[in-house]
Amino acid sequence: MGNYFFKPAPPPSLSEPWREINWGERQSALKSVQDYKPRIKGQHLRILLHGPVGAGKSSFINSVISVLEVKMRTLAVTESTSTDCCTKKYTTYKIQKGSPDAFYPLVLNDMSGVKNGTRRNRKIHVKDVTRLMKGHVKDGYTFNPECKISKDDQHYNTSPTVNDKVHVLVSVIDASKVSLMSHEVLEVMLDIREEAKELGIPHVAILTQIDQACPEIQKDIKNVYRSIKLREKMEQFSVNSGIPLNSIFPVKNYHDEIDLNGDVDSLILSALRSIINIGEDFLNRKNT
Ligand SMILES: Nc1nc2c(ncn2[C@@H]2O[C@H](COP(=O)(O)OP(=O)(O)OP(=O)(O)O)[C@@H](O)[C@H]2O)c(=O)[nH]1
Ligand SMILES: [Mg+2]
Repeated sequence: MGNYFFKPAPPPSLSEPWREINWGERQSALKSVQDYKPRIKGQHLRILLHGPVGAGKSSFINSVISVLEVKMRTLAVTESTSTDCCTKKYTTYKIQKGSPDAFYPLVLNDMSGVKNGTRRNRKIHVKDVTRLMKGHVKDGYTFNPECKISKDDQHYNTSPTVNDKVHVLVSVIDASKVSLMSHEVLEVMLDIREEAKELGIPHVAILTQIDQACPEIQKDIKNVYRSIKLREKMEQFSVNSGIPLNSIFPVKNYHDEIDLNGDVDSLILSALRSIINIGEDFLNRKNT
């Protein structure tokens, strides 16, 4: 009698994508972001990225800046090893629009990542994010895992304006690590979600590194919404985090490329447009 070892077949891809992306229409997608203007004059949309160490927060910022400035940009320093936390400072990134003194009316904020750490470190992280969301932290603040920003710190903003406050909170998660996320890190993410809810700030998620997580996406990024494996990861993250599936957006960041690619751009623009719409709704609700 022979041994019958069957290698399970990889799950099939869907014949029809479950979300539509206009792959050939990068220019019109870019134009719609270029045309974005907040209803209130002088207002900008502040987008805060947070999430586990090494998830791809800084890479997402570089990717968005590259797509909108139409050249590869690496302003936010990214991690080259998976062992050390790379971003330590709270940094605001503006995005140039045409000339050196013209900017898009949106800013992206980068911060240090969530680590397992001690219970105390994790609580401090949640408190820091809450203060960031309320606009109490100035650009350039260096995070200290041992204590939250003090009211006496030179980077503490005692009277934040609406432009200093965060208008959309974006959790950045590595798609290939959704099922490996520790209980501790997940707890921090849930606490931050609760704080955002208290403040009425909308919360969405970006699932990065989808090329690493799914071979069919690595082969062709246009398979993103045909991949059953990715859909399962998105559903799992939605259940774990409480973020609805329609507020979770997969992206592949630019990380080792030297040239932009139309399909990579299209997916980033699709996520960014959704983030802008959600943030703009929040701003309009606040100001009515
Ligand atoms: N293949 C692939 N690699 C990526 C992607 N996004 C990020 N990376 C890589 O993942 C690593 C971590 O990315 P970072 O952007 O530094 O992550 P981070 O969330 O800013 O990390 P911290 O600042 O340490 O919290 C880097 O080596 C990136 O090149 C992606 O979409 N695909
Ligand atoms: Mg970083």
